Amino acid sequence: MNAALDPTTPRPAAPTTAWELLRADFPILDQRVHGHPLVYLDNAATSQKPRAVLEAIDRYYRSENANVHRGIHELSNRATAAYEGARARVARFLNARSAEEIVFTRGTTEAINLVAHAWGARVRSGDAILLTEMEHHSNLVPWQLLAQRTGANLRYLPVTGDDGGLEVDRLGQLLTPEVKLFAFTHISNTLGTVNPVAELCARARGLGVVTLVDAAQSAGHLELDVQQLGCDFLAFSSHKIGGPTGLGVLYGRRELLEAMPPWQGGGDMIANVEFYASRWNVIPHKFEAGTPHIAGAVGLHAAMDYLDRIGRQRIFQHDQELAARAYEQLAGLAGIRLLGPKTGRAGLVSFHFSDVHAHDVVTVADQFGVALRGGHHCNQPLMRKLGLESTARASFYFYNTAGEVDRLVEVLREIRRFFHVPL
Ligand code: C6P
Repeated sequence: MNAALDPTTPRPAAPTTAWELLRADFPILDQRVHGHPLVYLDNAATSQKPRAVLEAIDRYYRSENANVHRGIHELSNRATAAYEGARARVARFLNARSAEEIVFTRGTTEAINLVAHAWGARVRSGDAILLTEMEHHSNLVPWQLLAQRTGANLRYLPVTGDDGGLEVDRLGQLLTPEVKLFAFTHISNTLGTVNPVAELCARARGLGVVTLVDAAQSAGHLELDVQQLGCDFLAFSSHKIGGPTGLGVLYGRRELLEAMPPWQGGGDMIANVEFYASRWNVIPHKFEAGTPHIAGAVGLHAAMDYLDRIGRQRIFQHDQELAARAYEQLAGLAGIRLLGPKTGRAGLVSFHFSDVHAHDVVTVADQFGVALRGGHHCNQPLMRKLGLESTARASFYFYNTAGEVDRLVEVLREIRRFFHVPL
């Protein structure tokens, strides 16, 4: 066995870069998996959580826990301040005009479903929703359900086979007067493509088409300014940006949120309830029925503070450098097909070996302590268009290092030897 793959191999010596020093903030990274130092490269699925987030949640439950908006007692006031403070922090994180434009949801998926239901109430038979071929199922199936309910049609902006970009030239043909909404991802979780959001929003806005940006893969990696991007809706998940699971954000332009009906009924979303009719609360509460994920919002607040101390532009640059390093080295392996753009990609690399199934790659990599993801990545239509059923994917974050990229490549070489594939 290659010496570097031996489980008794010690961890690399003391950290040498500022990025490596940050790893000390992530207790989970300091462990062995199957005897090897953990190399966590599944950040597009979910990110790890810094100590600051874990401590904020712990502190909240130890000293502030109560229900929000309802109580008059001290703890309830503290919990409400923490929850609404997190909302204001999200507004700053996205440069929204006001905290009233920030709705808490369970995640990106629920945020998109909210729009498909509540904004979708105005959609009629014969209307069209424009998507792209690289959408995650979360930004595809809710629109299919809306189309089934209303008789609306779905259209797709194609992905080019070569570089994994969008065929933006086709927008002129596709954005006809029937199109009411254009929903697209900022960063593809399978290809690593970074879409030109401001340009796409401007094209749609010029024709009066509402836009929704799926920022699940970008919010924790890039500076996002919803006013500059010019989008009407934007969705992301806390758990992909260092925050806890079970919480997400929907940004919506005030005029649109105010005009939309609620999508779920219950406590907190009402102004007044009678036996046979009710009046709704103001935005954003109109869209938050029931007790929300208060501790989640507190954790997300801490995560946003943590990211902004590092700087999201610096994070993006670091992710891109790691992805470029991985892409370059993997391109040298025989029988490998790399998906997405050659340059300018986000911090992830998807690949397919002609002779080893992605699940086998991921299973064996795990035996070496390297956590990857294998499968269709909730992108089945895109995969099929590319003639694939699955790929293996390595996705990076700021706590990953060049040494970990090199180890990934080393482990992949070993896997190919294991399956008797020529290198
Ligand atoms: N992609 C991945 O491994 P939720 O599950 O609601 O937090 O996020 C859904 C989602 C929406 N859009 C994009 C572009 C995404 O990448 C994801 C989640 C994970 O790629 C899980 S499939």
